[in-house]
Amino acid sequence: MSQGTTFTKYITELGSKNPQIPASLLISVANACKLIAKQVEQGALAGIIGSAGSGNVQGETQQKLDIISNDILLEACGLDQTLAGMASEEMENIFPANKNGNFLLLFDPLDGSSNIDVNVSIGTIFSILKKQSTGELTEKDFLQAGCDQVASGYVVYGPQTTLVYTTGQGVHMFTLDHETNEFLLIKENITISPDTKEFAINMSNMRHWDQPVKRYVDECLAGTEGARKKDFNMRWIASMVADVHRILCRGGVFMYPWDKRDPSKPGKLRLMYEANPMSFLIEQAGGASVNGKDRIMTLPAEKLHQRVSVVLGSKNEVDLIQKYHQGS
Ligand code: AHM
Ligand code: MG
Repeated sequence: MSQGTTFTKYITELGSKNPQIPASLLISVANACKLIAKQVEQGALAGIIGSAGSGNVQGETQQKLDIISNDILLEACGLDQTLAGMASEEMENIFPANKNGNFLLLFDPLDGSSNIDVNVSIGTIFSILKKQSTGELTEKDFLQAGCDQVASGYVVYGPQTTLVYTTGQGVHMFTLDHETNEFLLIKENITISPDTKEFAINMSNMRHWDQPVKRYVDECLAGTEGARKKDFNMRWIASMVADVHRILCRGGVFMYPWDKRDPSKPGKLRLMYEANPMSFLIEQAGGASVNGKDRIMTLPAEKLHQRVSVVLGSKNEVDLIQKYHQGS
């Protein structure tokens, strides 16, 4: 479709050709994110900066904007008749929507919470599943592997507000036009170059890393004198949305691996709200996404707030890191 087509038109046309696509729900998510973008832009002027003084189910301090964004998504998407229920990083329990709905929406309403107060890019990540059972909605309905997603995406609130989504037919990008308050198509069928010279990891955790991750990063740091024979650059925004967005735009590899700080924890990032939706996008753009050894999209979902180790991005780099984890 031509550049500048609105997201609503784009998705409506797609939905009319393929009724399996959660068209109205995708439009509802986009509309909710427009409202979140308005709040983000206002920041301190709207009195929404700072801690809410509460904690979420994972024991993390909630920011005011975490809660506001969560409420906006619940309210805006809850009206969608195709939606059966929602689950959020910020809520302990699932949130039923419509009895006759057949889709499930999962989200991290405001990713990169530590960046809210300092005016650095943050985002909303979402994943859509089909409700497989016909009975009353339970948590079990949400426990599906990443490859069962029917759509996923994110909205990054940065210098521009940009929506990126996939329904398994490529990855497409739309930027919010403030004049018309519409997301307009800027790029279709995004592909990630298989090679890169850029990696993203929180280096302050180096002493806790497992050997394969240490080996990979040491080789990047050795530059032209090391095994890789090339110089690498490092970027770490501390908002997964913004790091993944950069990778979709110009390649790279992102890692938030399991580390020895708390060996019982399988990783920091959440499988259902962060890793699965991002993995779907990355794979659709020709990249790869693993937890170290295995493809993230095939991992069984055991609980709603499950955590996972994440390595994703340019295919050849991810394959190399996976090889190191497999002991070769
Ligand atoms: P959040 O969902 O509470 O914002 O946490 C997830 C974020 C990711 O966006 C980011 O990649 C990572 O946590 C940053 O972690 P760190 O603070 O170790 O840099
Ligand atoms: Mg997050």
